[in-house]
Amino acid sequence: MFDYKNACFYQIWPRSFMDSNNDGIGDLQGIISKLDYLKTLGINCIWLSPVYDTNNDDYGYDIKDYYTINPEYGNMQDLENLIEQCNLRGIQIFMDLVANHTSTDHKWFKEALRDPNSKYRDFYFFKETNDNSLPNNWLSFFGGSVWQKDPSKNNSYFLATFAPTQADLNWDNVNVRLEIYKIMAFYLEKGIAGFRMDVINTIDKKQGLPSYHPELKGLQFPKEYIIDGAKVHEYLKEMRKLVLDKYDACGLAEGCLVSLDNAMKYTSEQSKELQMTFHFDLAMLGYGELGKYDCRKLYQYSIMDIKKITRKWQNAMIEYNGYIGNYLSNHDHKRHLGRFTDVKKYHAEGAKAFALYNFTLMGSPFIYQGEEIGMTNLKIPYKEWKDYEAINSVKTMHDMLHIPNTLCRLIGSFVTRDNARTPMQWNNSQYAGFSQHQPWIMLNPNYERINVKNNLEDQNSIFYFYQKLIKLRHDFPVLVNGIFKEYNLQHPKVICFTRSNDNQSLLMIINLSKHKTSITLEYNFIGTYLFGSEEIPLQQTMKLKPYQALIYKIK
Ligand code: TEU
Ligand code: CA
Repeated sequence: MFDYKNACFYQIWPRSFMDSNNDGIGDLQGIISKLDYLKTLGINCIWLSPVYDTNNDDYGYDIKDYYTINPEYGNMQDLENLIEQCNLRGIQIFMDLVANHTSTDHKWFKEALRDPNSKYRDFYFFKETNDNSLPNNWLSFFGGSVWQKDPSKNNSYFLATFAPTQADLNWDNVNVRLEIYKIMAFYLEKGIAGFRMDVINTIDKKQGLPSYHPELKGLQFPKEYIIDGAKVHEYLKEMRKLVLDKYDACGLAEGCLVSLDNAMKYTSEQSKELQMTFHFDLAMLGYGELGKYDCRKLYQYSIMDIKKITRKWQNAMIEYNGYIGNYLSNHDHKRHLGRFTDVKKYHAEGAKAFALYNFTLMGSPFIYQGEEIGMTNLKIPYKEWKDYEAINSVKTMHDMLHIPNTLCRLIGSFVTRDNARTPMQWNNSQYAGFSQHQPWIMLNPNYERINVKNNLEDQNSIFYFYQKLIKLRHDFPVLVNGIFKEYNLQHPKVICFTRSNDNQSLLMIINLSKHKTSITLEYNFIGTYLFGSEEIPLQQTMKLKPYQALIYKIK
């Protein structure tokens, strides 16, 4: 099996990574043309967001044919070429398994509509109501009801917990499960190392799909009814046995709003389910109960919140022997630069401090495309928005909460996933070297300053800092297998922890704030500087600059 614990991962969201045929849309040949760049960075595995045939209602997460490549991205030959070119460079691939739902243009769904007696009817959740009321009060992840009218029958609806054209699959139906396992085997046969599994912990919905707190007015997000359902463990054990173990392949759960105990159960060795999971605690920081469009927390959080989340998951891995992937950004959230850091005053310092934090934790580190060169968020005008989640969520906000549209859209532009989906910035030529054609989405004008070319020409760049961190993880096994132990838990700005195994200990001291500060270490460590933002000697009281991040080899 691929040594996922000893690997550094790189997430590619293909539509915005590299365009090889100048239609303004990223594609597989574009990725292939940049593999030497990724090799130079030193990553070991690519998580490739969906490349299957799609209507782009959710940019690939609405799949209409699992066995065909989105023609915008190329064809099956290109995918096989990508896998081969990656393997030649010692780079593995995790593909994105989207098994909670299919597009309503998938042939299974179309068959279910064409013939109510077909076996595909039970691939999905169809529910009839006698008085044209909705089957229940569930609120969708993307705003509005989860129920969409069944075009083939009056007073009949189908379940879509994300976009209206993403119909939820009924995992209770063994035929659904067997079809998914066939799809997995098809791609594993091509030599990929595993899958990142989209919202895999939402595949078991509460039996009978009952309303959630029916006593409450309006639509309600049915968290416990769709997140971490008990049967998820049963299905994952079956998937592990029938597919993953057959190919010695890895499973990485997205861990959508996953609870700690379920995350540990999904990934502990004794469970025999998956190898890794993400969690959402850091990604959801500052968001309200209902997610990124719920502004009731005013997107406020503290560094102490980051420290508490870190401590919770690091200690859980020690106690329950589970395993997580650590990420700062992905395609579902605005980039962490500018969200967690002061990107105006301390662009590079903030990038490096959070990178060193992410790369020295227990768990496999993930880089989201562009974070290694310090790409930032972009205020995108409403008319340029592309993301259905944003467009529909601000509409729901207006309709349900009667917040004025202008304010809803202001909030929307602050949190929209489009922030993280602007084209990769390769150089300062027109369209940032991403394409020679106007890209499908707005390009961040700061590409003239923030781009791969400039990073590669500056030895002190964010890119080379990431490259050194990746090398550090390979040169110091203690960063892979060392136990996490935290110090100075109450310090409001600095996170301080060691990673130790039988023959080595490293001490991390990271000022996660934009303020200078000092810290008197709880323990009088003796050690020598190893790596970080600036070489300063280890003392019991350390004066730290904004975002100063330091690693010491200690006795
Ligand atoms: O994401 C699930 C999910 O929870 C996000 O959609 C949501 O935007 C956010 O993270 C919670 O506020 C997965 C995919 O990563 C996402 O791109 C898809 O849109 C979604 O599932 C449906 O497939
Ligand atoms: Ca293209």
